[in-house]
Amino acid sequence: MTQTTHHTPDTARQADPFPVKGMDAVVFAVGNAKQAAHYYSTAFGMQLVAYSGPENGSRETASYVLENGSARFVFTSVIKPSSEWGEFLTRHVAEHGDGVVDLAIEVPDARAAHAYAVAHGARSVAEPYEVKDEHGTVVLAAIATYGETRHTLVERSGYDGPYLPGYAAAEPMVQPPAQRTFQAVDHCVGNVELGRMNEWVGFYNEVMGFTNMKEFVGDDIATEYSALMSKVVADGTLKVKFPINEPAVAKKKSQIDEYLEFYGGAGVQHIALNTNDIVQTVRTMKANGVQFLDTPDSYYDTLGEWAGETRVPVETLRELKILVDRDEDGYLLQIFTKPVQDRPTVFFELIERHGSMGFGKGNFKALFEAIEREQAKRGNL
Ligand code: TYF
Ligand code: FE
Repeated sequence: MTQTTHHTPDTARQADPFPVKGMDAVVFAVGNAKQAAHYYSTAFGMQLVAYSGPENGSRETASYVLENGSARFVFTSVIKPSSEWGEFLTRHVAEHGDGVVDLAIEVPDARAAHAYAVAHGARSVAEPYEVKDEHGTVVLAAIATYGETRHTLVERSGYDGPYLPGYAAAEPMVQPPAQRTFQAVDHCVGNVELGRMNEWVGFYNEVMGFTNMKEFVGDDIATEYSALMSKVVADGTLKVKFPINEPAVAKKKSQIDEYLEFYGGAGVQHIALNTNDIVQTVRTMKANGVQFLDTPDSYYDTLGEWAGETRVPVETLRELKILVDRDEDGYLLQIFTKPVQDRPTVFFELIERHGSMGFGKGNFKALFEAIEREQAKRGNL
């Protein structure tokens, strides 16, 4: 295989240089993992499935593993730092607030994935190593990405424990909702510094052989209203999709600049979650106290003209402020939460796809205006 052809689609079909199975976990470093686990159980409807802490031999950190379908979030906080990892997590929370430290990717061969990534320019943050218990063996390795974020490469090869060796199975913290709120991670978005989007897109092209999806926000949209530029990279099977945003110079302070200022650099901006019933999920999460971005009524007055028929009546979309986008492949319904911590940093998206593999380009104007209204409330004018 030659370096110059590894990311062309034809070659990718013949032999994927960096095969992935999907997202393994989104790992958050937080100040209080016990309470975060409770919030994602009660407000988001996730289920605690595994735990690691002082009770089962982890004296330095407490970690709660929550699942909803194939979506897996891990919340870690430091009890008492006693190693480089504990010091790193402590500093991460101090500098960035609650945030994502790791977008872990499941791969069939972690050693091969790590070797390929490093050979193509990635910085290794963990050489491949094995962890085992009575459930089997897992191979782990990690590389650095934007900011202080990393990608752990996870090879599970038949491991049948609740998460990883060192974790004990746990029961849900509260009664799970009657209907599942979401079932998978659709995409994970990174915010990077001004002028560095293309560099990070190139990183995923080279290091993981990911290719660019057609959806992007260029100069034209950026200067008119969005104040950001965005491109999307994905693996050949579209199971792992990473949009990358950078701020654009506009009339007001870009929402991406606001993130970079309050996060203290580049990092994960939002995680999108696939739902089969966005209406029920938004109703449930709103009843549980999750706050979503507002959309003006004028959006719904003209919606039928361009969005056409969807599964959900316009009046219900209007009531819940759900957005619609349509392209040649189909349509999608989406909605965004407000930031889920005091810093205006990480937020979530719910997305119900009906054919469309886009990201809601038709909604960028309405969405970015809604974000700007929230920025104005915070004094960013
Ligand atoms: O992931 C996406 O591209 C969409 C749109 O600050 C988007 O969800 C892009 C940037 C942003 C919020 C949403
Ligand atoms: Fe998104």
